Amino acid sequence: MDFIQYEVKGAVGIITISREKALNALNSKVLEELDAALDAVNLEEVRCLILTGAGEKSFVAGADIGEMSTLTKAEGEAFGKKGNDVFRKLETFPIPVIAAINGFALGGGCEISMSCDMRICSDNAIFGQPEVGLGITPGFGGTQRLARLVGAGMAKQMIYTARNIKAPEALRIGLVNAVYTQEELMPAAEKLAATIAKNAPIAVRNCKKAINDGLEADMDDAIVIEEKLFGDCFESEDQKYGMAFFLDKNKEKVKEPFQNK
Ligand code: DAK
Repeated sequence: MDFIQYEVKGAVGIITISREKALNALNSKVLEELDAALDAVNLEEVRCLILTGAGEKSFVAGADIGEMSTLTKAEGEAFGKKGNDVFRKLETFPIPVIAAINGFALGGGCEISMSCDMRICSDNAIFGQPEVGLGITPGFGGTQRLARLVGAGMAKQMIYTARNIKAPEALRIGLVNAVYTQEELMPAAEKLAATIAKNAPIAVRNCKKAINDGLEADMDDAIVIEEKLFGDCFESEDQKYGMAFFLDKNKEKVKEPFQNK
């Protein structure tokens, strides 16, 4: 692949968007390669993903403005669909995805980070939805996901003003969970991912599905979604092992890794 790097460290997969010359802006090729990279993740082996950008300046500086500038209506729709499909694939990916935001996260960059399960960033990160300054609306889910994450009032302010915000403000409004120095960011992301990967994988996947699907339902239906996914866990060997381990009073025992079964 030209623009996507993929590396596996233990049970953690790291996808790096690598188009540094254009601050990792998303063109069609990047979106196609990201889609293919997600399809290629071995879910037997990998239990948590990290998504980051190459270099020290930018996570993703948005959709590629050069490519978008000449699109016809039909091409614009096709480009939008390509982006939305891959963003939705990330959002509903069976295992958790952590966005490690190492600089600019503008437009489509902010939007792709919001398709991930959680966001942590470096102290030079800058977030924004500059689309209205370009004559368009956010097109990769920004109007929807930002309002769900930080509340409608703050989302509307960011989107209508097209004003960028820095890492401390992103932390304050709940857009990111934590801020680190550049050097600390990837170690922190890997530590967080490894902590998640140590837990029972089927239970973690079911939690992701319960939270995502439940947020789209009313509370009565959401509770039923949770009940079903809770029940599913009792068909897993990991549930039997996890509870038996807790109940076994042998002080010498050492917990084995969960088997993903
Ligand atoms: N697209 C293409 N190239 C980009 C880019 C982008 N979004 N951002 C940066 N670059 C390129 C620059 O053109 C420059 O290329 P060269 O001139 O060296 O060839 C190189 O990256 C370095 O950028 P700068 O020289 O500008 O670097 P600075 O440090 O001076 O400035 C910056 C960094 C991030 C503040 C600045 O580059 C900037 O403002 N970039 C644009 C940020 C932006 O407006 N992003 C939002 C794009 S709109 C849709 C779905 C989604 C979308 C639209 C439609 N549909 C459903 C149809 C999404 C839209 C967006 O994301």
